[in-house]
Amino acid sequence: MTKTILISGATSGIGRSCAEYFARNRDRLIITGRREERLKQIKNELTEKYGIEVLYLAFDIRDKNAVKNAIESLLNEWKNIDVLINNAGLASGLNTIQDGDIDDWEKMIDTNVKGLLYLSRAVMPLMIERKKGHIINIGSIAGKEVYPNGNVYCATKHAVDALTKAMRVDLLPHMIKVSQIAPGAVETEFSIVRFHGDKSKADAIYNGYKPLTPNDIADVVFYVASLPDHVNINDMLIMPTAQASSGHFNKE
Ligand code: NDP
Ligand code: 8X3
Repeated sequence: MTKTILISGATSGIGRSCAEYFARNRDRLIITGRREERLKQIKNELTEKYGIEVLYLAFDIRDKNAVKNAIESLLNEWKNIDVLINNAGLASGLNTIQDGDIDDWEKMIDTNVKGLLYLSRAVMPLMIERKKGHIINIGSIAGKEVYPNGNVYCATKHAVDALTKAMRVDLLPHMIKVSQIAPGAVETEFSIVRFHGDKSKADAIYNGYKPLTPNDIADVVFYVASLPDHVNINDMLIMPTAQASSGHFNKE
C-alpha cells in the first residue's frame, strides 16, 4: 500500500537516501530542508525516475512558525502522513565545553532538539486523528555515549534518545509507533558542516576505515518502516564494522 512519508533534512546525506528508498517503493514523499533548489531538483529526479508524487517544503526547522505554517499549509490529501522521519540535524564545532562557541551550541540545540519537537508537535495530531502513524527519529551513537569535544552535540542526541522514549509512552494510547535509528559514523555532509566548511578536516574523519554510507542507514529506516502494524523496532544502534564505540576505530 502506498504510504505518505515526510522526511526532514532530505537535501543531503541520510535524508536524501531515505527519499530514494521510499520513492523506489512508490511511496508519496514530502521532503524538507532549507535549500530550496536542491529540494526542487530532488523532487524532479524522483518524480521522473519513479513516477511518484513528491511535495517539497522549504523551511528552517528552527523557526517554529515556519514549521507550523508548512504543515498547516498541506492540502488534506497530504496530511495523511504515515511516517515522519525526524532526520534534520547537525553538529557545529568540535571544541572542549570550556572553549565552546555559544552560537554553535544554540544552532545544535535549536535544530536537533527544538526543531525535532516543532515538527513532531505539528504532525502528531494528524497521526492521532487517524489513529495511525510511525515516527522514526534519527539519533546517534552520540546519544548513547559522550566523546571528547562532543559535549553539546552529544547532549542533543541524548535528548533525541529521551524524546523517542517519551513519545513512545505518550503516544501509546493512540497506537503510534516511535522508533530510533542511531548510527555511528556515516559519510555525508555532516563533518563538513561540523567543521564549518573545512573539507580537509571533514575528510580526515572518514580516513583509514570504511564508514557507513547514507544508503546503509536508509535501508534500515525503510525496513523499520515496513514491518507489520503490530511490530515496532524501538531502537537500533548501527555502526561501521570498523567502529566499536565513539572513540574506538580500526584504522589502517
Ligand atoms: P547532512 O549534513 O548530509 O544532512 C543534514 C540534513 O539536515 C540536510 O538535509 C539539511 O538540510 C538538514 N538541516 C540541517 N539544519 C537544518 C535546519 N535548520 N532546517 C532544516 N533542515 C536542516 O548530514 P547527515 O545526513 O549525516 O545527518 C542527518 C542526521 O543524521 C542528523 O540528525 C545527524 O545528527 C544524524 N547522524 C549523522 C551521523 C553521521 O555520522 N553523518 C551519525 C549519526 C547521526 P538544509 O541544509 O538544506 O537545510
Ligand atoms: C554523528 C556521529 O560520532 O560524530 O552523530 O557523533 S558522531
